[in-house]
Amino acid sequence: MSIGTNLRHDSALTHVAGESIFIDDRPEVRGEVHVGVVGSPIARGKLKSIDAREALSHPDCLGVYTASDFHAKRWGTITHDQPFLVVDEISYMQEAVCLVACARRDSLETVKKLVRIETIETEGVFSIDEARAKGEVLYRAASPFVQGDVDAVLQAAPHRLKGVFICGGQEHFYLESQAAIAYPLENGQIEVHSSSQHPSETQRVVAEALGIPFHQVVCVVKRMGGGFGGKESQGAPIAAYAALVADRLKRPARIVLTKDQDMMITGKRHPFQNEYEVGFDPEGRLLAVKALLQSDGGAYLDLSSSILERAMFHLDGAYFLPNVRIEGVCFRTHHHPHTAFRGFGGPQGNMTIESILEDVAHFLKKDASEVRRINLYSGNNLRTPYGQVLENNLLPEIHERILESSRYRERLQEIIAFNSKRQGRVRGISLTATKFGISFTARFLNQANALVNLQLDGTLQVSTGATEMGQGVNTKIQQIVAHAFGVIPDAVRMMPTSTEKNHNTSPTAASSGSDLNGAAALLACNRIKNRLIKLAKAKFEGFVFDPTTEFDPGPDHDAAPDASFVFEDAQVRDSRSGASVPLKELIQTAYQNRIPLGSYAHYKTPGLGFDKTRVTGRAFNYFTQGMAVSEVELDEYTGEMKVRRVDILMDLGRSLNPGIDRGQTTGAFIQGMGWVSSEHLVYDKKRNLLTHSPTTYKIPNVQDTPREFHVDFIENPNNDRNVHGSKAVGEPPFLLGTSVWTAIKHALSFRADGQEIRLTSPATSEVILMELSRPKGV
Ligand code: MTE
Ligand code: QUE
Ligand code: MOS
Repeated sequence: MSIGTNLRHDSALTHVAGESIFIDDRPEVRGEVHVGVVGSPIARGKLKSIDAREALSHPDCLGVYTASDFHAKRWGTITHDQPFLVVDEISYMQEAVCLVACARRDSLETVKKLVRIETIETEGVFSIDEARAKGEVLYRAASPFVQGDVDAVLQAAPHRLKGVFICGGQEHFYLESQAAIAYPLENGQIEVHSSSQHPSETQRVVAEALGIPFHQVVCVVKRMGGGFGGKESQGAPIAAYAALVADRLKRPARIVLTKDQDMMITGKRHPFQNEYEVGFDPEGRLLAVKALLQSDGGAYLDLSSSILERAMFHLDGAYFLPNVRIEGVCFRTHHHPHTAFRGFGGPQGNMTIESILEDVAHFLKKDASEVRRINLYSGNNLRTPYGQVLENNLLPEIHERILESSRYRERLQEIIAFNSKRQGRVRGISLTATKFGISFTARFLNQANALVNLQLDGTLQVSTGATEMGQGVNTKIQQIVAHAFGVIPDAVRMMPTSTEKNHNTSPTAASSGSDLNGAAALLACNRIKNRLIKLAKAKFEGFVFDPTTEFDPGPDHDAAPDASFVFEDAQVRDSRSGASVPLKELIQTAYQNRIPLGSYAHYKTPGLGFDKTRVTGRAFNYFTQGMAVSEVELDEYTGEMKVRRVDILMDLGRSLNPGIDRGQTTGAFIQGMGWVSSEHLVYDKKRNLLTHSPTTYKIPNVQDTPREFHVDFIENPNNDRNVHGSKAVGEPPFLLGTSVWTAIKHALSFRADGQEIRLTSPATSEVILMELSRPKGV
């Protein structure tokens, strides 16, 4: 019964009471030291020297550490190309050069300033165009995605458009900065508590940094104050900094970046610059699409290759492209290495096709939602550019339903009438879609393991590799386990994530945290249930449990438990005979008869296997789909934009927790809206980030949220590809935020006098005002 209910977030009460423990809430222990990072003052060049004498003479300074203190010099999730600390080559502004350790946190800033760093500056590469001209390629996609004959169809198409879609980066703006505390234990062991989405990676990176075996390191993650992808790879070196100091000084070491430092040092969402050419018919049906996706990867690879690929996988959006060629290349620049951020390249691909469709509609003077409708995946048009065929596709139905519920057609007429009055304000409305592929495209990551311990009082402790970052993964797993044993959710406690309980875990990412870890937890529950069912059967059949008999539960297996035994209301009932026993009593019998009450299970998503060189096989387990209709109003004198109303309709299968999923949907939408409308990263000539605090970097606040906001889920009981028929929700609705940007484009079309609309993302007030005031014919 707990499946599908709005069980509150397992941290809701402690969050509200301020009792939730984040890294920096851990009490300071005796001898603890504070670690600070000294960043490079130049974006590119050579490190000539580090003079730490003055710093070391400060009474609070306990040590200054450089690259030579690290056993492994480099780390990296996909390739080990990124220095822990600058060795000699400096590749981005504020790149970590050395660490200082202080007895008091208050002294960190003073001591950092006492370290003298000498550098030789050289010319850096800071744009995709420059990097391309210089051949600075970090990664090129193995093969293009090709269907049909693009060039021939483009040539023959009645209409063609060519252009470049440009979108900017995005700061993660998690509320808890990157942070870690490392505790040196006996025998050279290290226990590191980290704000990380990827504890297993953190464990490995710490071990490599120190040159010790993996078994010497345990990484614990209780929770994060937000991750959004920013703590998938980037948490690991931060933890290694703390661990190095802890190991050297044999004292606990804490590192907590300030907000400003965090924003300046860490990588962000990838800016993209996508070139395209499309051919279409007079109705607006896309006949051929050719696209070259180009990302700014920053100085090192990080996750850029997988992010570029996910962008390519989402270039189609929700639309069938009969003839298509998608290529991708990631360039090396002297920016902080760009990294995972909610959507993981998906938004940058998806928004390109949505922008194109808006332009096609503008060109043909047609309603853009109608142009989108005729291009949707539907009927026999279900083949993606990478060959996977959509199953259980609700896109046409979602489109029909949301036009109806949002009163799209009536409101479009109202907007046309409003705009014709020329009152210094202009409105626009736009519908966009999300069709997000669920699975890591690197197959080996689609696995999880779980440990479930049933206690003698009938309560449970559950450990998985999933990390809680606010998304509610703990609550969903709690519901799955409570449901499995027929106990109240309060009888299930989710334990802190730790690499000593769950090893070789994947990052909590790709929206698949609940899918993978929930499925693993369910398998572990089933193993215990299979034993208990055998025992209950014996009990009901009059088996005599006494000191002279031995009960054998048989070997463990992953088969689904016999459904005629019902676990409900803390009882186990044989639905055929009606016989029942309290769960607690059965547990006692099990314990007395030496039957294990804990289990460990491993899950892997079945049926996956995509070969990116040959572009064949199944890339995704399924797709999470949805649509949004957004209405905006622009002030023609100031460029100020207001979102008047948003309607969202998502297909989340059978939601495990509609309340949490609603929170994820609204939150992701608003974060996506911020990316395309107000979050503008500004660097000076030397590449200092100028927008390194909330005073200059504008994320949406409560007043920027839509005046009217409707979020709804479409019924879809037919998803049999995931645990309890649910669908992943974490990232997919992020892509819907782009409807605010296309709505801005729509609004601008009323003042374009038939000219093309040149809009880049983010469409800040300045950008909007420039476009509104661009003289005609320029
Ligand atoms: N929600 C909150 N509150 N905080 C976060 O950091 N991260 C998002 C999403 N929702 C995030 C969030 C990202 S980037 C991902 S991949 C998913 O949550 C990860 O969680 P899941 O796979 O368990 O859904
Ligand atoms: C989505 C993701 C990830 C991904 C692919 C996706 C992700 C991630 C990796 C990855 C790829 C190769 C590696 C590795 C990780 O791929 O988060 O360690 O060697 O980490 O489609 O979110
Ligand atoms: Mo989310 S970007 O996959 O951590």
